[in-house]
Amino acid sequence: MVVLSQPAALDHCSLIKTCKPTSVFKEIPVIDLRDPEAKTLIVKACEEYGFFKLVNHGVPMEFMTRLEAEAFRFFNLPQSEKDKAGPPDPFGYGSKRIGSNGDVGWIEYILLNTNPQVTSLKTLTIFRQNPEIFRSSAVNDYILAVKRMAFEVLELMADGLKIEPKNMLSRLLRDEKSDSCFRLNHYPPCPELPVLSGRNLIGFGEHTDPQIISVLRSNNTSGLQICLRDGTWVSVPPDQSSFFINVGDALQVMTNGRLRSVRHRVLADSLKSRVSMIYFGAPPLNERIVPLASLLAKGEENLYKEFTWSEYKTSAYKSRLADHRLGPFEKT
Ligand code: GA4
Repeated sequence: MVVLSQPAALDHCSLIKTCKPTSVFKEIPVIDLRDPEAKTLIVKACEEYGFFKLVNHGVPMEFMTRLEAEAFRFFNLPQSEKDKAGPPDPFGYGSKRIGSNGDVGWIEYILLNTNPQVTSLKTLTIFRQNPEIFRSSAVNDYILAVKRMAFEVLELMADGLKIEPKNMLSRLLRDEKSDSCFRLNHYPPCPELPVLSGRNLIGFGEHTDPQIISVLRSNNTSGLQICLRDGTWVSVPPDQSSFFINVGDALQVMTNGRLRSVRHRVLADSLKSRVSMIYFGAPPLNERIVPLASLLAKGEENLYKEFTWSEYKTSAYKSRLADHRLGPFEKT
Protein backbone atom coordinates (compact mmCIF):
# COMPACT_ATOMS: atom_id res chain seq x y z
CA MET A 1 0.00 0.00 0.00
CA VAL A 2 1.34 3.44 -0.90
CA VAL A 3 0.10 6.33 1.23
CA LEU A 4 1.01 9.75 -0.12
CA SER A 5 0.05 13.18 1.19
CA GLN A 6 -3.70 13.52 0.97
CA PRO A 7 -6.35 16.22 1.33
CA ALA A 8 -7.31 16.88 4.96
CA ALA A 9 -10.85 15.55 4.48
CA LEU A 10 -9.36 12.14 3.67
CA ASP A 11 -7.20 11.96 6.79
CA HIS A 12 -8.89 8.88 8.13
CA CYS A 13 -8.99 6.98 4.89
CA SER A 14 -6.76 4.37 3.38
CA LEU A 15 -5.67 5.05 -0.16
CA ILE A 16 -4.65 2.19 -2.32
CA LYS A 17 -2.63 2.41 -5.47
CA THR A 18 -3.81 0.23 -8.30
CA CYS A 19 -1.25 -0.60 -10.96
CA LYS A 20 -3.77 -0.91 -13.75
CA PRO A 21 -7.47 -0.07 -13.91
CA THR A 22 -9.52 -2.97 -12.60
CA SER A 23 -11.33 -4.85 -15.34
CA VAL A 24 -15.05 -5.47 -15.30
CA PHE A 25 -16.17 -8.93 -14.18
CA LYS A 26 -17.83 -10.04 -17.42
CA GLU A 27 -18.10 -13.72 -16.53
CA ILE A 28 -20.19 -13.05 -13.41
CA PRO A 29 -22.49 -16.05 -12.89
CA VAL A 30 -26.10 -14.90 -13.14
CA ILE A 31 -28.57 -17.30 -11.56
CA ASP A 32 -32.30 -17.24 -12.16
CA LEU A 33 -33.97 -18.53 -8.99
CA ARG A 34 -36.79 -20.00 -11.13
CA ASP A 35 -34.41 -21.91 -13.43
CA PRO A 36 -34.76 -25.70 -12.93
CA GLU A 37 -30.95 -25.86 -13.17
CA ALA A 38 -30.49 -23.25 -10.40
CA LYS A 39 -29.26 -25.75 -7.76
CA THR A 40 -26.42 -26.97 -9.99
CA LEU A 41 -25.50 -23.48 -11.15
CA ILE A 42 -25.43 -22.11 -7.57
CA VAL A 43 -22.98 -24.83 -6.49
CA LYS A 44 -20.79 -24.24 -9.57
CA ALA A 45 -20.68 -20.47 -8.96
CA CYS A 46 -19.87 -20.93 -5.27
CA GLU A 47 -17.09 -23.41 -6.04
CA GLU A 48 -15.55 -21.17 -8.67
CA TYR A 49 -16.08 -17.67 -7.28
CA GLY A 50 -17.92 -17.86 -3.93
CA PHE A 51 -20.11 -15.24 -5.53
CA PHE A 52 -23.03 -14.85 -7.93
CA LYS A 53 -25.78 -12.51 -9.04
CA LEU A 54 -29.37 -13.57 -8.41
CA VAL A 55 -32.25 -12.56 -10.67
CA ASN A 56 -35.95 -13.47 -10.66
CA HIS A 57 -35.60 -13.64 -6.87
CA GLY A 58 -39.17 -12.74 -5.93
CA VAL A 59 -38.31 -9.83 -3.59
CA PRO A 60 -40.57 -6.92 -4.59
CA MET A 61 -38.58 -4.01 -6.09
CA GLU A 62 -40.75 -1.70 -3.99
CA PHE A 63 -39.18 -3.11 -0.77
CA MET A 64 -35.72 -2.26 -2.09
CA THR A 65 -36.50 1.26 -3.29
CA ARG A 66 -38.43 2.10 -0.11
CA LEU A 67 -35.56 1.04 2.13
CA GLU A 68 -33.09 2.85 -0.12
CA ALA A 69 -35.10 6.06 0.26
CA GLU A 70 -35.30 5.60 4.05
CA ALA A 71 -31.55 4.96 4.20
CA PHE A 72 -30.84 8.18 2.28
CA ARG A 73 -33.23 10.02 4.56
CA PHE A 74 -31.27 8.83 7.60
CA PHE A 75 -27.79 9.42 6.13
CA ASN A 76 -28.83 12.96 5.08
CA LEU A 77 -29.69 13.89 8.70
CA PRO A 78 -27.32 16.30 10.50
CA GLN A 79 -24.25 14.53 11.89
CA SER A 80 -25.34 15.25 15.49
CA GLU A 81 -28.63 13.39 14.88
CA LYS A 82 -26.91 10.38 13.34
CA ASP A 83 -24.37 10.27 16.18
CA LYS A 84 -27.23 9.69 18.62
CA ALA A 85 -27.46 6.17 17.16
CA GLY A 86 -23.73 5.52 17.73
CA PRO A 87 -21.01 4.65 18.44
CA PRO A 88 -21.39 1.06 17.18
CA ASP A 89 -20.98 -1.65 19.84
CA PRO A 90 -20.86 -3.32 17.15
CA PHE A 91 -24.56 -2.44 16.55
CA GLY A 92 -25.55 1.14 15.86
CA TYR A 93 -24.40 4.01 13.67
CA GLY A 94 -20.73 4.27 12.73
CA SER A 95 -18.71 6.56 10.55
CA LYS A 96 -15.26 5.97 8.98
CA ARG A 97 -14.19 3.41 11.60
CA ILE A 98 -14.94 -0.22 10.77
CA GLY A 99 -14.80 -2.66 13.67
CA SER A 100 -12.72 -1.75 16.70
CA ASN A 101 -9.20 -2.61 15.56
CA GLY A 102 -8.17 0.44 13.55
CA ASP A 103 -9.78 -0.22 10.15
CA VAL A 104 -11.12 2.87 8.40
CA GLY A 105 -13.00 3.59 5.20
CA TRP A 106 -14.89 6.28 3.32
CA ILE A 107 -18.18 5.05 4.74
CA GLU A 108 -20.95 5.57 7.25
CA TYR A 109 -23.27 2.74 8.25
CA ILE A 110 -25.88 1.28 10.54
CA LEU A 111 -25.43 -2.26 11.85
CA LEU A 112 -28.46 -4.05 13.30
CA ASN A 113 -29.13 -7.57 14.51
CA THR A 114 -32.07 -9.21 12.77
CA ASN A 115 -33.20 -11.57 15.48
CA PRO A 116 -35.89 -10.08 17.74
CA GLN A 117 -34.80 -12.56 20.48
CA VAL A 118 -31.39 -10.96 20.76
CA THR A 119 -32.29 -7.41 19.73
CA SER A 120 -29.71 -5.26 21.45
CA LEU A 121 -30.47 -2.18 23.47
CA LYS A 122 -28.61 -0.20 20.82
CA THR A 123 -30.89 -1.49 18.05
CA LEU A 124 -33.96 -0.62 20.10
CA THR A 125 -32.55 2.87 20.72
CA ILE A 126 -31.97 3.44 17.01
CA PHE A 127 -35.55 2.40 16.29
CA ARG A 128 -36.86 4.64 19.08
CA GLN A 129 -34.79 7.70 18.25
CA ASN A 130 -35.19 7.46 14.50
CA PRO A 131 -38.72 6.26 13.90
CA GLU A 132 -38.66 8.09 10.58
CA ILE A 133 -36.03 5.70 9.11
CA PHE A 134 -38.22 2.75 9.84
CA ARG A 135 -41.45 4.33 8.69
CA SER A 136 -43.86 1.83 7.12
CA SER A 137 -41.58 -0.90 8.49
CA ALA A 138 -39.24 -0.50 5.50
CA VAL A 139 -36.48 -2.42 7.29
CA ASN A 140 -38.70 -5.23 8.54
CA ASP A 141 -40.47 -5.83 5.23
CA TYR A 142 -37.16 -5.89 3.41
CA ILE A 143 -35.39 -8.19 5.87
CA LEU A 144 -38.28 -10.64 5.99
CA ALA A 145 -38.41 -10.95 2.19
CA VAL A 146 -34.63 -11.23 1.84
CA LYS A 147 -34.44 -13.87 4.59
CA ARG A 148 -37.04 -16.02 2.82
CA MET A 149 -35.10 -15.73 -0.41
CA ALA A 150 -31.82 -16.62 1.39
CA PHE A 151 -33.48 -19.74 2.88
CA GLU A 152 -34.51 -20.79 -0.63
CA VAL A 153 -31.00 -20.23 -1.99
CA LEU A 154 -29.51 -22.34 0.84
CA GLU A 155 -32.06 -25.10 0.24
CA LEU A 156 -31.20 -25.20 -3.46
CA MET A 157 -27.52 -25.19 -2.55
CA ALA A 158 -27.98 -28.15 -0.17
CA ASP A 159 -29.91 -29.96 -2.90
CA GLY A 160 -27.17 -29.21 -5.43
CA LEU A 161 -24.57 -30.52 -2.97
CA LYS A 162 -26.74 -33.61 -2.29
CA ILE A 163 -26.96 -32.78 1.43
CA GLU A 164 -29.83 -34.43 3.33
CA PRO A 165 -32.10 -33.06 4.67
CA LYS A 166 -32.40 -30.07 2.33
CA ASN A 167 -32.87 -27.66 5.22
CA MET A 168 -29.50 -28.57 6.78
CA LEU A 169 -28.06 -25.10 5.99
CA SER A 170 -31.21 -22.95 5.95
CA ARG A 171 -32.33 -24.21 9.39
CA LEU A 172 -29.37 -22.35 10.91
CA LEU A 173 -30.68 -19.01 9.60
CA ARG A 174 -34.30 -19.95 10.32
CA ASP A 175 -33.43 -20.75 13.96
CA GLU A 176 -34.97 -18.25 16.36
CA LYS A 177 -31.54 -17.88 17.96
CA SER A 178 -29.79 -17.22 14.63
CA ASP A 179 -27.08 -14.58 15.08
CA SER A 180 -27.75 -12.95 11.67
CA CYS A 181 -27.28 -9.21 11.22
CA PHE A 182 -28.10 -6.48 8.76
CA ARG A 183 -26.06 -3.55 7.53
CA LEU A 184 -26.95 -0.32 5.70
CA ASN A 185 -23.84 1.26 4.16
CA HIS A 186 -23.51 4.75 2.72
CA TYR A 187 -20.39 5.61 0.69
CA PRO A 188 -20.60 9.38 0.17
CA PRO A 189 -19.13 10.79 -3.05
CA CYS A 190 -15.55 11.96 -2.63
CA PRO A 191 -15.00 15.11 -4.72
CA GLU A 192 -11.25 15.10 -3.94
CA LEU A 193 -10.89 11.79 -5.81
CA PRO A 194 -9.90 13.19 -9.24
CA VAL A 195 -6.88 14.96 -7.67
CA LEU A 196 -5.71 11.64 -6.24
CA SER A 197 -4.90 10.68 -9.84
CA GLY A 198 -4.47 6.98 -10.31
CA ARG A 199 -5.36 6.16 -6.73
CA ASN A 200 -8.57 4.72 -5.40
CA LEU A 201 -10.22 5.59 -2.16
CA ILE A 202 -11.22 2.60 -0.07
CA GLY A 203 -14.84 2.66 1.06
CA PHE A 204 -14.70 -0.77 2.75
CA GLY A 205 -11.35 -2.59 2.76
CA GLU A 206 -10.83 -6.10 1.44
CA HIS A 207 -12.19 -8.89 3.61
CA THR A 208 -14.21 -12.08 3.65
CA ASP A 209 -17.50 -12.24 5.53
CA PRO A 210 -17.37 -14.50 8.62
CA GLN A 211 -20.99 -15.76 8.37
CA ILE A 212 -22.63 -18.46 6.22
CA ILE A 213 -24.02 -16.32 3.43
CA SER A 214 -24.34 -12.60 2.65
CA VAL A 215 -27.06 -11.10 0.46
CA LEU A 216 -26.24 -7.65 -0.93
CA ARG A 217 -28.34 -5.15 -2.81
CA SER A 218 -27.04 -1.71 -3.82
CA ASN A 219 -28.22 1.31 -5.72
CA ASN A 220 -26.87 1.87 -9.23
CA THR A 221 -23.45 3.20 -8.14
CA SER A 222 -20.45 0.99 -8.82
CA GLY A 223 -17.72 0.25 -6.27
CA LEU A 224 -17.98 -3.44 -5.38
CA GLN A 225 -14.97 -5.54 -6.41
CA ILE A 226 -14.22 -9.20 -5.84
CA CYS A 227 -10.94 -11.07 -5.83
CA LEU A 228 -10.72 -14.03 -8.21
CA ARG A 229 -8.89 -17.28 -7.36
CA ASP A 230 -5.76 -16.07 -9.21
CA GLY A 231 -5.65 -12.94 -7.03
CA THR A 232 -6.89 -10.42 -9.63
CA TRP A 233 -9.51 -7.89 -8.61
CA VAL A 234 -12.53 -7.34 -10.85
CA SER A 235 -15.30 -4.77 -10.53
CA VAL A 236 -18.87 -5.91 -10.35
CA PRO A 237 -21.26 -3.73 -12.40
CA PRO A 238 -24.07 -2.53 -10.12
CA ASP A 239 -27.60 -3.79 -10.69
CA GLN A 240 -30.23 -2.30 -8.41
CA SER A 241 -32.87 -4.89 -9.21
CA SER A 242 -30.71 -7.94 -8.44
CA PHE A 243 -28.95 -9.40 -5.43
CA PHE A 244 -25.32 -10.39 -5.08
CA ILE A 245 -24.67 -13.45 -2.94
CA ASN A 246 -21.38 -14.14 -1.14
CA VAL A 247 -20.18 -17.37 0.43
CA GLY A 248 -18.96 -16.66 3.99
CA ASP A 249 -16.20 -18.32 6.04
CA ALA A 250 -18.62 -20.55 8.01
CA LEU A 251 -20.00 -22.07 4.78
CA GLN A 252 -16.45 -22.66 3.53
CA VAL A 253 -15.79 -24.71 6.69
CA MET A 254 -19.11 -26.58 6.54
CA THR A 255 -18.27 -27.66 3.00
CA ASN A 256 -14.63 -28.47 3.97
CA GLY A 257 -13.34 -25.84 1.55
CA ARG A 258 -15.44 -26.95 -1.44
CA LEU A 259 -17.29 -23.61 -1.48
CA ARG A 260 -14.96 -20.65 -1.04
CA SER A 261 -15.62 -17.46 0.92
CA VAL A 262 -14.96 -14.58 -1.43
CA ARG A 263 -12.59 -11.68 -0.68
CA HIS A 264 -14.26 -8.42 -1.64
CA ARG A 265 -13.94 -4.65 -1.13
CA VAL A 266 -15.72 -1.41 -2.05
CA LEU A 267 -14.13 1.67 -3.62
CA ALA A 268 -15.67 5.14 -3.25
CA ASP A 269 -16.94 7.11 -6.24
CA SER A 270 -16.03 10.75 -6.93
CA LEU A 271 -19.52 11.85 -7.89
CA LYS A 272 -22.18 9.41 -6.79
CA SER A 273 -23.36 8.12 -3.40
CA ARG A 274 -23.48 4.38 -3.05
CA VAL A 275 -25.98 2.79 -0.67
CA SER A 276 -25.90 -0.93 -0.02
CA MET A 277 -28.00 -3.15 2.25
CA ILE A 278 -26.62 -6.50 3.32
CA TYR A 279 -28.17 -9.39 5.21
CA PHE A 280 -25.52 -11.58 6.84
CA GLY A 281 -27.02 -15.02 7.53
CA ALA A 282 -25.40 -16.62 10.60
CA PRO A 283 -26.05 -19.67 12.80
CA PRO A 284 -26.94 -19.54 16.50
CA LEU A 285 -23.97 -18.68 18.76
CA ASN A 286 -23.70 -22.20 20.21
CA GLU A 287 -23.71 -23.97 16.81
CA ARG A 288 -20.66 -26.16 16.10
CA ILE A 289 -19.17 -25.25 12.75
CA VAL A 290 -17.84 -28.49 11.22
CA PRO A 291 -17.73 -29.99 7.73
CA LEU A 292 -20.98 -31.81 6.98
CA ALA A 293 -20.32 -35.56 7.12
CA SER A 294 -22.17 -36.23 3.86
CA LEU A 295 -19.80 -33.90 2.01
CA LEU A 296 -16.64 -35.67 3.10
CA ALA A 297 -15.47 -38.21 0.55
CA LYS A 298 -14.19 -41.54 1.90
CA GLY A 299 -10.88 -40.85 3.64
CA GLU A 300 -11.13 -37.08 3.09
CA GLU A 301 -9.58 -35.16 5.96
CA ASN A 302 -11.37 -32.42 7.83
CA LEU A 303 -9.35 -29.27 7.04
CA TYR A 304 -10.48 -27.34 10.13
CA LYS A 305 -10.30 -27.56 13.90
CA GLU A 306 -13.68 -27.71 15.61
CA PHE A 307 -15.21 -24.46 16.84
CA THR A 308 -18.55 -22.87 17.63
CA TRP A 309 -19.92 -19.82 15.82
CA SER A 310 -19.48 -17.87 19.07
CA GLU A 311 -15.76 -18.79 19.18
CA TYR A 312 -15.27 -17.85 15.54
CA LYS A 313 -17.13 -14.58 15.93
CA THR A 314 -15.09 -13.61 18.99
CA SER A 315 -11.89 -14.32 17.11
CA ALA A 316 -13.16 -12.47 13.97
CA TYR A 317 -14.07 -9.35 15.93
CA LYS A 318 -10.51 -9.25 17.33
CA SER A 319 -9.02 -9.39 13.82
CA ARG A 320 -8.24 -6.70 11.26
CA LEU A 321 -10.50 -6.52 8.21
CA ALA A 322 -7.99 -7.94 5.71
CA ASP A 323 -6.80 -10.78 7.95
CA HIS A 324 -7.15 -14.41 6.89
CA ARG A 325 -9.59 -15.14 9.72
CA LEU A 326 -9.83 -18.89 9.09
CA GLY A 327 -6.03 -19.23 9.46
CA PRO A 328 -6.00 -20.03 13.22
CA PHE A 329 -8.74 -22.64 12.66
CA GLU A 330 -6.98 -24.55 9.88
CA LYS A 331 -5.38 -27.89 10.76
CA THR A 332 -1.67 -27.72 10.12
C1 GA4 B 1 -17.40 -8.11 7.87
C2 GA4 B 1 -18.85 -8.53 7.57
C3 GA4 B 1 -19.89 -7.69 8.33
O1 GA4 B 1 -19.98 -6.38 7.74
C4 GA4 B 1 -19.50 -7.53 9.82
C5 GA4 B 1 -18.17 -6.80 9.89
C6 GA4 B 1 -17.61 -6.45 11.28
C7 GA4 B 1 -17.95 -5.00 11.67
O2 GA4 B 1 -18.06 -4.13 10.80
O3 GA4 B 1 -18.01 -4.75 12.89
C8 GA4 B 1 -16.08 -6.72 11.19
C9 GA4 B 1 -15.86 -7.48 9.83
C10 GA4 B 1 -17.25 -7.90 9.40
C11 GA4 B 1 -14.92 -8.71 9.99
C12 GA4 B 1 -13.72 -8.47 10.94
C13 GA4 B 1 -14.05 -7.52 12.11
C14 GA4 B 1 -15.56 -7.55 12.37
C15 GA4 B 1 -15.17 -5.51 11.26
C16 GA4 B 1 -13.85 -6.13 11.62
C17 GA4 B 1 -12.68 -5.51 11.47
C18 GA4 B 1 -20.63 -6.87 10.60
C19 GA4 B 1 -19.09 -8.85 10.38
O4 GA4 B 1 -19.77 -9.66 10.96
O5 GA4 B 1 -17.74 -9.05 10.14
